[in-house]
Amino acid sequence: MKRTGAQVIWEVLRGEGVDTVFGYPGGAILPAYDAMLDYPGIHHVLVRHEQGAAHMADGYARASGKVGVCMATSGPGATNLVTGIATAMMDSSPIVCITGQVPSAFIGKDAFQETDVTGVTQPITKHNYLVTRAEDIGPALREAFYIARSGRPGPVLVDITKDAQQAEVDWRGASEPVRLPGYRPTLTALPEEFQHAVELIDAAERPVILAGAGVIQSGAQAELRAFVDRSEMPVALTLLGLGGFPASHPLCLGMMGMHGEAWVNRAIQQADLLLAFGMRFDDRVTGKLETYAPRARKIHVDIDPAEINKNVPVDVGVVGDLRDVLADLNRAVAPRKRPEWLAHIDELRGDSAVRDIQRLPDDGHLYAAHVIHDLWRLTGGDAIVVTDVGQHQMWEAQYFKHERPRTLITSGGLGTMGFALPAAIGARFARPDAEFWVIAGDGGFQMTAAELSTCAQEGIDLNIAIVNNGFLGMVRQWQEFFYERRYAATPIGSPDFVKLAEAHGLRGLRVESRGEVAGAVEAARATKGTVLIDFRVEQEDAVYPMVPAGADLDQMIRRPERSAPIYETGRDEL
Ligand SMILES: Cc1ncc(C[n+]2csc(CCOP(=O)(O)OP(=O)(O)O)c2C)c(N)n1
Repeated sequence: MKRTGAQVIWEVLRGEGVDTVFGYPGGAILPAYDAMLDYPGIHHVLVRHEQGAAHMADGYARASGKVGVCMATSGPGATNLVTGIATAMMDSSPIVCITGQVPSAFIGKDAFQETDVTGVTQPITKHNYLVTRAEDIGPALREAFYIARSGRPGPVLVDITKDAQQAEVDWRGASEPVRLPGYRPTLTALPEEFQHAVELIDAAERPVILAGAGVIQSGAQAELRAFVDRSEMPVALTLLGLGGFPASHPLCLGMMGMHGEAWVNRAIQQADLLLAFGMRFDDRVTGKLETYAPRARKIHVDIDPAEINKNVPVDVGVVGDLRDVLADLNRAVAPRKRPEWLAHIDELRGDSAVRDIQRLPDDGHLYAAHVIHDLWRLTGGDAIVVTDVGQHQMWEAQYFKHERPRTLITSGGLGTMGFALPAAIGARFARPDAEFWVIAGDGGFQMTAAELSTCAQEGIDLNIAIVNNGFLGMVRQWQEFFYERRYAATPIGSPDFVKLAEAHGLRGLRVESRGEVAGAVEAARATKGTVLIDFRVEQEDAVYPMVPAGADLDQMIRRPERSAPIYETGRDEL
């Protein structure tokens, strides 16, 4: 059957089960937009900036585990996607980006709105394509979906010239399976690697599991729980791993690394075995590499062979799908009890529970941690939280206890300010059933605040908490600790966020004391549509503990004693 290249794009999207596309039109992608009207089964969300489209596709992917799709025109449209693509790449999020390109005869001529976008995105995509012929559109797009979702997920960009979109092609549908002989993700571990890992596990006395985003992406939560119950190993989580193991599990230590709690980092430094599951030894996690976990043998399980020995040399690298590897380990490792090691960790925990995680006074001030703690309590922890980047992001990780996977969506690897609002919009389309909270700083929120207009146009139900401290807080904290409080370029003014919401036809609320938090949160929850709450919090508050960049993991800046006391309750009531 004859189809235009533009129609083939939508045929493939429909065949891949795509229900939502986030994008922005322009000349070079106009044929695709024109054809879109004949495919009403796919909902198109008009963003306000293409960066938002990439973050929305990313948020959709993280919330659902499915591939997110965004679309943009050539030149500035395509380059505006770049930050979103890099964000998805760093966090292994599967998205397909479709960009229009100038007609093939114009390529290389500096034509109007021409950019070599495959060149630009080459280092930040898992793979990309420049398609100049209509007959190549279908195969390239189908491969793009296959590559994005298989193995270690990631972004794939397909750049399609305008003439290829306009030309006609004989479209026979997508009956053939995708065949890519040069691309074969390793899913099953080699027997010798596996056996070696089992031996080290059985011999360990003081092991710690380091669980990352790979647990969530491979859907290995149940296998991880079974493994932990069998081996009695405590679990430390990366920021992106939060939710992969229930925070309430007695063997859950919590987050490790730069703003992880002190006992977690100490346990890692004292361990005799580290079992790294689907994590990549990011520098925010390891601190100084030379002194990282010096007593520990190390096993690294990851689907991407390039991760093994990349940052931390390991004793055994097991390449494979984590879920399958864990299922096999559950059959192979001996059951164990570890009363001494766990008792020791509890001692470490006792010390840091009264120091680092703020036990905030009810002194009339509103602390960011209050806001997040109260949000956690009022939602029963049963919400999907999408954060931006900064102090609030770390407080969220510390105070909001995640029990289930895909309930925290955050930019971990690239640390992209402006991520939260658009990612939440995208995620909302993937999970229309869930309660959503955006938690953003006053700085980051302003980077993509234009997407409030998208919220209004789409009529979506979103709760937004702006943790407004009048500063680029996390940078101010670094200046406070390491630059003698010289606050260069970190005080930041903001529009009246309540009026900003109202200007978009949305509801805005302001909270200035702790007593008002619950009422505002409940009002937002009871309101359909997008509600923004401007929380005016303490301006000069810091996230503790903190491992300074490049320092030993156990050399943490702890909360000064004078601000520690606060109220004494059990940790669970924090
Ligand atoms: C796009 C981008 N630019 C700059 C930074 C560097 N940066 C990291 S955190 C931060 C401050 C964030 O301030 P705010 O959004 O107000 O959140 P807070 O830390 O106060 O919670 C900055 C500027 C970044 N991560 N991303």
